[in-house]
Amino acid sequence: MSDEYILTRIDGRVGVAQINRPKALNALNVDVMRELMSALEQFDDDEAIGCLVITGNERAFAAGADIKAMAEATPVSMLNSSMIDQWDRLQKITKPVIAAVSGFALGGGCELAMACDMIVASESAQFGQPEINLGVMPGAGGTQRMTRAVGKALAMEIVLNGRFLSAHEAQQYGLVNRVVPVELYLEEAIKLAQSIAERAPVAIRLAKEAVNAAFETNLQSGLGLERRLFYMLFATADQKEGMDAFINKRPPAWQGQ
Ligand code: DAK
Repeated sequence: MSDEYILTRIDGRVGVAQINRPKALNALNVDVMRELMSALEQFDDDEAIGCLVITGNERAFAAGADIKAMAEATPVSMLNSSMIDQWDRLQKITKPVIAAVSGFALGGGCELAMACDMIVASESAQFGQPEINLGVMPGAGGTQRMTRAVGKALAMEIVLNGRFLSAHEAQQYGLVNRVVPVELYLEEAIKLAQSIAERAPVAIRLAKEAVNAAFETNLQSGLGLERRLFYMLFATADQKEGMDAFINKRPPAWQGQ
């Protein structure tokens, strides 16, 4: 399942997709995004996989969308390009997706990381939305997800003034889950993914949906959705198994049913 720009591997119940365009600091062109999304969708369809990891390399997760490919674009060419469709595909992945970030996560690279469900960062990671230096602004969620994550004041500095966040700053402001030494970031992300992948799959899927809904809905609608999903889980074999295992003091054996 290895393509030109994306290397894939399966580690236990975790599917790992690595962006592999090192000479361009993993700049995201349409082909990179298309291959990445296809890899993620294949993992999502595979019952043996419970959690996904997207990573780059030590120097760059991704330094943004491909500036050279965008330089001559027009509004109509952007509208007609399939680039946007590729980004939309990520939102349809039902399993948890963890970004394992080292080095540059800039522009579209930062937006890609923020579109994942969690971020594990190496100490060398840098997050930023430097599009303003190119005479444009973020176009794949940077103004929205960054603002929700770090708040308006800091988001304004990042988006309007090209401020980068170090890994520790990103953690301090709630953008990333954990920061680890460079040599451990991928291992740590896979370990976290492995732990999630061992849990009841249907509950994981619905829980991800409910948390994400917190960013899309008002509180009452979110609470209503949460309750309906909670009730729905009582139709699963895994709910019976999980509660029986607790009562009988044994580990649960999930079926994903
Ligand atoms: N695009 C294309 N090539 C890139 C690139 C990028 N974003 N970033 C780096 N490269 C290339 C460089 O051109 C260079 O290639 P050669 O010259 O060797 O051929 C190579 O990677 C190494 O880069 P540098 O020589 O510049 O390395 P340095 O260590 O000196 O600097 C840097 C590293 C990350 C600070 C610097 O490369 C840099 O500033 N890169 C650009 C960062 C940036 O501005 N990113 C934002 C791009 S705009 C959308 C979806 C996505 C987007 C918008 C809309 N929709 C779905 C609507 C996203 C837009 C963006 O991301």
